[in-house]
Amino acid sequence: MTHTSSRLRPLATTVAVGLLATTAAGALAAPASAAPDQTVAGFSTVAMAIPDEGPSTPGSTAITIPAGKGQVKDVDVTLNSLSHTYMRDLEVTLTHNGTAVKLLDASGDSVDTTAFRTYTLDDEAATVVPTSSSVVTPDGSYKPTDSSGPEPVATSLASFDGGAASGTWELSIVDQAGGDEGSLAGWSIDIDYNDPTAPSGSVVIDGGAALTDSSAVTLGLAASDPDAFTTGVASMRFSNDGTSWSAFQPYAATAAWTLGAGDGTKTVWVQYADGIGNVSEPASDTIVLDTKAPTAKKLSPKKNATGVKTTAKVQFKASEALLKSTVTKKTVKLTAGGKTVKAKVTYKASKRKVVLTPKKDLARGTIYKVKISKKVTDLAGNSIATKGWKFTTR
Ligand SMILES: [Ca+2]
Ligand SMILES: [Ca+2]
Ligand SMILES: [Ca+2]
Ligand SMILES: [Ca+2]
Repeated sequence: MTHTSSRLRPLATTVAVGLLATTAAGALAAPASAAPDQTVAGFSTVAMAIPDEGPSTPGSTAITIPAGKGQVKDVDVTLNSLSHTYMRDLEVTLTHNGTAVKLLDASGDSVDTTAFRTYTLDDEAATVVPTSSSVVTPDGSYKPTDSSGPEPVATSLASFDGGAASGTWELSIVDQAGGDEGSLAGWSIDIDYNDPTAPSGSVVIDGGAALTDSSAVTLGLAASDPDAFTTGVASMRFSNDGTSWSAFQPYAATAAWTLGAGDGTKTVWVQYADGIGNVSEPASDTIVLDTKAPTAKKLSPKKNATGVKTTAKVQFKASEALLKSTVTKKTVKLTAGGKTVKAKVTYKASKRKVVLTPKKDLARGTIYKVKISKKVTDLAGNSIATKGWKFTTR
């Protein structure tokens, strides 16, 4: 069994709040389905030159959303500093994992201006992009708009909802008519995401040891967040009673922990949270905490006995089970006049009895000492408290 002297710092200082939803320390987390959406943003500052007709240079620019960003709930895209002398020439398309959505198609103004405009394409915007030959389409939020038909119609960024947020999002621009050109300075994407499933995991105390002699234990931790839209295992928290929890701390393979007070069977519970704040069912492990030293009882011959027979058995009973490997002729000795008497030492686990059998009868009228080393321990590793005793033969 491995122990560590390091202790957790005061729990309030180890909270990894940034990783989590609004879970108050010590309070039970909301059920998985209630984890609120989170938002991830990305941006591209690669300028796109738009020729008077044909695809832009480069033909597309990309934003990569890092792994572990779960499932798309909403996507908004902002075109930054778009300049074109006939905006309605443009077809702007967003593509991700094989799904393409038109953000603009023959939409916007046809005013001959080199002004820079910034538009956010958002399904929840109030209006589609207005088309006008006299008024420059003002900066603002619009529904993605296809005006190539008789009436402008919204296309839908919701086509991405339910898919993975992580990965490459590509914006492409095509100028669909000769004459007039422009540029785009860059674009950004805002993705609301969630994660439909809580993680699951396990805990092992002190490498699976049955017993420990110290309340300072090491927890071995393993968890996974296996659904297709994982946000990864982000954090964990512990409890000695399944009710009162430590603050969440970043997920790791091991953690130092202090068992609850008092000897006996101790249970430690763990919960894991994924990147969105979904919290696992509690997992637990148990270990027996034994901090009490064993003692030697039923000493035979009795302590300070006199007139002991030279054929007497020398033995004692341990107050609790001893670790058999610690009971040897090197750790339990019979001495007389400072010399060790040759003897066989046995430990009968079923009776917790240690027996010293001298090779020869004891000498008459001699003081004998039984010496018990601290290397004799109980099953948890606590050293025996009894140092030995003496007796005198007749
Ligand atoms: Ca053109
Ligand atoms: Ca939206
Ligand atoms: Ca999850
Ligand atoms: Ca003990």
